[in-house]
Amino acid sequence: MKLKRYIPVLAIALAACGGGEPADAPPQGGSQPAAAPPASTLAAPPTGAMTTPAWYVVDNTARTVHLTLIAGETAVNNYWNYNGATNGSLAITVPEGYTVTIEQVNRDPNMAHSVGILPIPANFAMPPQPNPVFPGAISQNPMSMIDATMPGETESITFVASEEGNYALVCLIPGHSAVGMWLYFNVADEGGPVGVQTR
Ligand SMILES: [Cu+2]
Repeated sequence: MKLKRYIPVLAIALAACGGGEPADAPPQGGSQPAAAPPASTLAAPPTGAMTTPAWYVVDNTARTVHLTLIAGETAVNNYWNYNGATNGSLAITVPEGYTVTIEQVNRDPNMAHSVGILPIPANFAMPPQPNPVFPGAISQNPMSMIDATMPGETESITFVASEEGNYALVCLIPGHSAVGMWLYFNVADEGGPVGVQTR
C-alpha cells in the first residue's frame, strides 16, 4: 500500500520533466525559411500604378473577378510567396459587390499553403485565426500542414466582396505569415480603381 501512494507523485514528477520542446517550436526540416522576427509594424501598402495582369480577370457584366494565385510561384522566400510576392508588396483591389474566385495553385515542391481574407493585423507575430471577413473567403483546413492546399494541388474559394475596405490575404499555415506570406487585399468603393499594385 505504501508503494502505491508514491506512484502518482512519481508520475507527476516525470510529467513535469518531460516535454521540453516549446509547443510553438517550428518543425524541423530543410524547407523552412530562416525565422525572421516579425516586424513590429507591417510594411506599407504598395502605391504603384494599378494594372490588370493576366491572372486578374474581371467581368463587369457578370460582376465577377477571377484571381489565379500561385503559392510558391518562384523560389522567393523559399517558395512561401503568392505570385512571387511577399510581405504586402502586392495589393489586389476588387470592386465592391463582385463575386470573387481565388484559384490557389500550390507549386511549392515541399509545403502546404492556404489562403484567407482576414482583417489587417497590427503585425503577424501571432498566428492568424481562421475567421475570414467574408463568408467563404478561406480555403479548407487552412492551418493544417497535412490537409491544406498541398504541393501540386489547386483549391478555389469563392465569396462576395460585400464591403468596401482594406484587408489582408494571408496564408494561415502557422509561421508562414510571420515570415511574409501575405498580401494586401482591398475592396474598392463603387467606381474606384481596381486591379493590382506593386511597390
Ligand atoms: Cu504558406
